[in-house]
Amino acid sequence: PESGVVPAVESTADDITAMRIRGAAAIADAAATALATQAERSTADSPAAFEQELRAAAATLYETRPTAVSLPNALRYVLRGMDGDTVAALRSSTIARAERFKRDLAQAQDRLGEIGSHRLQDGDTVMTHCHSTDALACVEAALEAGKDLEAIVKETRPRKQGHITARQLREWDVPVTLIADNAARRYLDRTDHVLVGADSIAADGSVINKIGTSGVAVNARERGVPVMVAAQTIKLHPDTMTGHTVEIEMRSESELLSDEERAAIIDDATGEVAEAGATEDSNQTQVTDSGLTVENPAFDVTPPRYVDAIVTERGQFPPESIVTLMRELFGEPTDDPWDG
Ligand code: RUB
Repeated sequence: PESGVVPAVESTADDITAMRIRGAAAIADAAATALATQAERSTADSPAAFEQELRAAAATLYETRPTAVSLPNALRYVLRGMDGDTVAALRSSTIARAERFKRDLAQAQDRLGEIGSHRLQDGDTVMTHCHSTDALACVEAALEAGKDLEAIVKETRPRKQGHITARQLREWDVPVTLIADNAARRYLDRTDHVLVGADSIAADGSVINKIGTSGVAVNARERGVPVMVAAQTIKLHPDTMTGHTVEIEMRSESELLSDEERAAIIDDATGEVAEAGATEDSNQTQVTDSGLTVENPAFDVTPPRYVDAIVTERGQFPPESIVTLMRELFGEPTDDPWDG
């Protein structure tokens, strides 16, 4: 294509959109890899053309999913490391920066896991929601420290990422009880910690994570069960310092309802179903004259008062004081380098 974006970047973007690559940390890692690949394979013949290509690649990756801030944070970090007067220098500085990003990301997760593991006592039961590698890092470090843990794993509709969590925990030999999301409040009686990850953390300490997180957090507060959020600083959302809100991704209604199921709900389904399915942008809520609307938000916002601790690689914070860490890390807000 004219933009010079290499096919590997397009295919990473497709994988993120289709959730073959998912979870905020994995998305950030894949985005950095894709920018390094762009740098490596670029055929740009001038420094300006090279920089333009890298910005176009970043824009392609940025457009995939809106909620996990680790994605723009990763892109920004790599592009800011692009440095040099020749294509060769730009190429090598960009690749080195991407590699450093990936190394730091893995290290931060290990460090966060160690810190988070201190909250977990021998014999504790954790309740999980969705699949978070940051949250699992806390479990892994606790296991490595010789603690025995059990897990109650919420299935996490509609895409059942709880199954990924269950598989990982069973690999580590942790006894797992898999439950429907609806059963969570009942099982809080047997839970010592609700342990979740985050896609974004806002400046006021709100936690944006997989839809259903806020419900379990509110119920946990009512039952006196502490809620622990495991989130590397890459999950901190700089724009929220200046009053921006975090966009919540709306996903396709097909994740909730098949065509047959839709037909079973709507008596007079003939014709209308086909039309509804043919809507151009499948990520938009579809209102048909059937009167049936399906909405499928992928994330929700848990207010800070329902969160006991945000565990980062820089230590654990009460949600209300996360903004001090954000100021330290991000300083003054600036424009995104791919905005031209
Ligand atoms: C994943 C999700 C995870 C966070 C944190 O949502 O909500 O809890 O991304 O994950 P989806 P990690 O499946 O829609 O991407 O700790 O691995 O970054």
